[in-house]
Amino acid sequence: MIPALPKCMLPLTWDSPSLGLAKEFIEYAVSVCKPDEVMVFDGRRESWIQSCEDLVKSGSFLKLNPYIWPNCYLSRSNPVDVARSEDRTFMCLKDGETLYRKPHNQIPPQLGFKWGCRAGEYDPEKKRELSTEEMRQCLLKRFEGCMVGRTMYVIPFSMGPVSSEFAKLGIQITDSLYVVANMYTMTHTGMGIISKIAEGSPFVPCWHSTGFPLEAGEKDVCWPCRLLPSDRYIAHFTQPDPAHPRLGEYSIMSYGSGYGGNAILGKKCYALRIASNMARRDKVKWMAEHMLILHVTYTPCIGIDEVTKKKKYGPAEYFTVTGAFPSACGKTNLAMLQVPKEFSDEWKVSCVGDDIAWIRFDSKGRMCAINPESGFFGVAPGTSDYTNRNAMETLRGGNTIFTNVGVTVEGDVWWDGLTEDPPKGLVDWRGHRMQDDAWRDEDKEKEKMKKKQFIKSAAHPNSRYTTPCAQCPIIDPEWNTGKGFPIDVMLFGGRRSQLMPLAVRTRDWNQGVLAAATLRSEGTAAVQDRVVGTLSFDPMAMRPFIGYNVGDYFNHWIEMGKMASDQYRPDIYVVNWFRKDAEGRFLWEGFSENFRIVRWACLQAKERREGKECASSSSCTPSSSSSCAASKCCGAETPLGYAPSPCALGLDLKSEESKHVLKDPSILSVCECKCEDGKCVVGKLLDDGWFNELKERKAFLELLEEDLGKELKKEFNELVDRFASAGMKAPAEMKIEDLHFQLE
Ligand code: GTP
Ligand code: SPV
Ligand code: MN
Repeated sequence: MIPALPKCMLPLTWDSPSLGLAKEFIEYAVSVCKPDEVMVFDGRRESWIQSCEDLVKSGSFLKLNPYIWPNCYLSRSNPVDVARSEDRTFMCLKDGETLYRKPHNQIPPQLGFKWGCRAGEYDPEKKRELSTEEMRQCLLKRFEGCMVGRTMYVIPFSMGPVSSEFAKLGIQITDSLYVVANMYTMTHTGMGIISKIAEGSPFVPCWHSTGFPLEAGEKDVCWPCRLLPSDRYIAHFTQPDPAHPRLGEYSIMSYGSGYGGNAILGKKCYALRIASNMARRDKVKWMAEHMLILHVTYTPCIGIDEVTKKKKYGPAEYFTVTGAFPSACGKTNLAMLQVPKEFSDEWKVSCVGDDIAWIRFDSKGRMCAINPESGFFGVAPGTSDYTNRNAMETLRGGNTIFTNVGVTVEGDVWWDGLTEDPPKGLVDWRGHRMQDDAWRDEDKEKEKMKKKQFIKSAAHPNSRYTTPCAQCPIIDPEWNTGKGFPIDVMLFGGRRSQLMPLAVRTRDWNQGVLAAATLRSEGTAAVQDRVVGTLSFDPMAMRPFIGYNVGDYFNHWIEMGKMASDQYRPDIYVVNWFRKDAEGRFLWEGFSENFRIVRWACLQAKERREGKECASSSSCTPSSSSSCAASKCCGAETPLGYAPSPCALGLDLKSEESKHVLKDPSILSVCECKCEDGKCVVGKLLDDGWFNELKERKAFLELLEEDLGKELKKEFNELVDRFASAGMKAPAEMKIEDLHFQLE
């Protein structure tokens, strides 16, 4: 039975024609999910506060101390539901279309993943993955009666400011008030979206349920979810539902989890997986990428005014840098970067977005990015006033939901890295009171171990904060205007404790696309059940978010490069903040210091803009210890691309300060670099791991079989040849040529 009236804070009647197609979706969802009542979330701040207060009343939220954390709340998830369930994520495409041609169980295990996202669940009886319509039926069966005894919340939302031409609309139905509260911060919500839908704007129906109906009289739990991982489904459809074709091609059905990207459907599900599919399909091509967006202003000092004795500055120049790093690999931190003091006179940065970039061409052929989100869903551990003061200030602005962090009896929060020592009176993320000072020991070595253990159990490693972008002290004034920021530089980076150098600039677009396509990274806690530290391929940091065939996705990148104007095509860099020494210590200071790479890249973009050929400077090689004035030089050309010199990064390796930032200059390049006859000469390879690395990259690319275009195969062969010229040797049983792709 369909309830008579959806409740909401604005006049709206169930039969109102102003609901348009939204009505068809809500009625459909109600008839399947059978909630006791329906509420429309109207997107007002009062309604957000009301939702949070209701969550406090039901015991799902804890109100934090308002003197420290105004309007802030703590939520604790069920310990089995703490991160994205990548292996339960499905891209259900047109039948016959898959992300990889090989079924997931034939993907070689050494590639480090089995699922991009899978096309359908594997059915052991049928001995194949379910088809798209079988998956839809499977999901509809799960949703059948899933909201009995509960309220269905209806959230109209927009990804991108509603007024922007980039904006895309959705309606999420959910039985989780926690999800409502998060969607309010992370997306643009409000009744204006219903009006737009009524006027005919398309929207994506987004189904979400925790899969925990309540029998009459049954007491609710604080975090409803399905306990068995195999009971969770995060499914994406790109074909119309045959029963409701008017609702359009796209829909999302997420069942069984209440956490993050599994449940806040505007984010990874819509703004990446569905949007990337739309971006390739739409007549005017665009891209949806897993990228932060940083806006940089450079006002060069051009001398001293003779009269006032004050510095004179030239006109400001602007740059946009995007960065694609896998989950928990540094996007949010780079997006809120603090410029080191020594550069802050001439350089300023502002944050446009920290996770997702939608990229379209403007009339000049520039690739322009917007941030479709309106909040940050950031990793808490590691965030502090030392590492990321801007993030801390954002949180201190209030209106923040913390999930799975530790809390003190005073109602303050705590996680690994927030302060040097854990505070007294700590309650861990599962709600257990921790014994004060239990980590102290007279034996200092023992104390170190005990402290590490203690700290680790306070907050979950994937504990998060949900906080409004608008509160970030360095948010760009135009972040939310819908204006696209023309991209100058794209950074790609993974977590690689070995082999990969700190930074390289690739020579051109196709070389950069190959480098990004073969990005690898060590696993983090952001993914449920992933072994932390194991190496896995993560092309463009998008492996779990690509919404169509991966070979076609790479080809789309190549095509986008061709469409860009020569003058404005972004430079592509590969970076790695995470090289470690044998003892497991980071060799690069990271955080603020990453600005050195941003600056180096912007200065090269400036040269390109000015039509200057970026030449490597003789006195400026990656391993040279002398300082030089050539801060703009692009450095030596290694097989991977141009490596920065210390001075290009503003480092003087003789100074203690620089040694603190860069503990081992050999991470600057894959080769020894020398200066001979005033020319930069690249010497022998520093690591003999490259043959194996290239072999594994080839195995990954081979997965794509005939879907992989010839441009990338050709680029790959050239990469192999450059390494061979640098002295890369094949192991006894193999030849260099084994690494080559056959090109017709
Ligand atoms: P998602 O939100 O999951 O997509 O992660 P993210 O890419 O936004 O990563 P984030 O910036 O939240 O950083 C993840 C973890 O890496 C945090 O614990 C950070 O403290 C840490 N981190 C970020 N940048 C650096 C860096 O430059 N060096 C080191 N050593 N750690 C870093
Ligand atoms: C990520 O895992 O990349 C996140 C967190 O940003 S979640 O939104 O849960 O996907
Ligand atoms: Mn992040």
